[in-house]
Amino acid sequence: MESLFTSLPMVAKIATNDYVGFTFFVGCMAMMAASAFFFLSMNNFDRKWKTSILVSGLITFIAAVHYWYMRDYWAANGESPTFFRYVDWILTVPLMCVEFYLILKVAGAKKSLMWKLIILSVVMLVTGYLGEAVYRDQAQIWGLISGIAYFAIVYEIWFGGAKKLAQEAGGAVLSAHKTLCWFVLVGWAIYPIGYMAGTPGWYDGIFGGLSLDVVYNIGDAINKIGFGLVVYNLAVTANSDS
Ligand SMILES: *C/C=C(C)/C=C/C=C(C)/C=C/C1=C(C)CCCC1(C)C
Repeated sequence: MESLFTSLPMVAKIATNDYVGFTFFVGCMAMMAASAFFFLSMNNFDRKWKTSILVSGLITFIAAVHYWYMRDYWAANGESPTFFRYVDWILTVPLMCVEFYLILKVAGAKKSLMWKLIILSVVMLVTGYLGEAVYRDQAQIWGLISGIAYFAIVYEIWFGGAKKLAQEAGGAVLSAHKTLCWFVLVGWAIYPIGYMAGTPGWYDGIFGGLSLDVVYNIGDAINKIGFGLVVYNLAVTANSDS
C-alpha cells in the first residue's frame, strides 16, 4: 500500500480557516473560466473588436497561470508570493492600458496615449514592488510615489486626452470608457488598501488587521474579469449596431 501512496503526487491541504489559500484557489479557477469564455467568444465579433476580446482573454489567462503558481507557493511556504504577484501585474496592467487604446482607436487614438499609460503603470508597479519587497522600511515613500503615478493614470483617462477621444467616439465606446474609468478609480483603489495592510506605516492602525493577499485577490477578480466583461459588452453592443 505504501508504494501506492508514495507514487501519488502530494497535494497540500487547505485548512478550513485558510482564507488566503481559498481565494488563491477560487481566483485561479475564475481566471481560467474567464479565459475560456473570452477566447471561445472571440470569433463572434467583427475584426475591429476581436483584438480587444483577445487581450481580455490574455489578461485573465496570464493571471490564471500566475494564480496557479501563487496558490502553490502559498500552500508550500505560507508566505505572500510577492514576486509572482508583481510579475503578473507588470504583464497584465499594461495590457489593460492597451485595452483603453484599442477601444479609443475608433476615435483616432494615437500610440502615444497607449505608451503614456503603460509607462505610468510600470512606474506605479515598480515603485510598489520596491516598497513591498525591497525597501520595506520605506514602504510609505514608495507607496506614495506609486500612488502619484496611479493618480496620473486616473487623471489621463477621466480628464485628459483619453476622455476627449471617448467623447468624440460617443455611443457605446463612450459608455464603455466611462465604466472602465470607474474600474480604475474604484476597483484599482483596492490595491493600495492591500499594500497598506501588508507593509509598515502610519496606516497600521487602520488596515493592519487585513490580509494583503485576500485584498489583492479580490481586487484581481473584480478588475481583470470585470474589465474584460466591459470590453465584451462593448463588442456585443457595437457589433449589433453596425
Ligand atoms: C490585474 C491587476 C491590477 C489591475 C493591478 C493593479 C495594481 C495597482 C493599481 C496597484 C497600485 C499600488 C498603489 C497605487 C500604491 C501602493 C502600491 C501598489 C502597487 C499596490
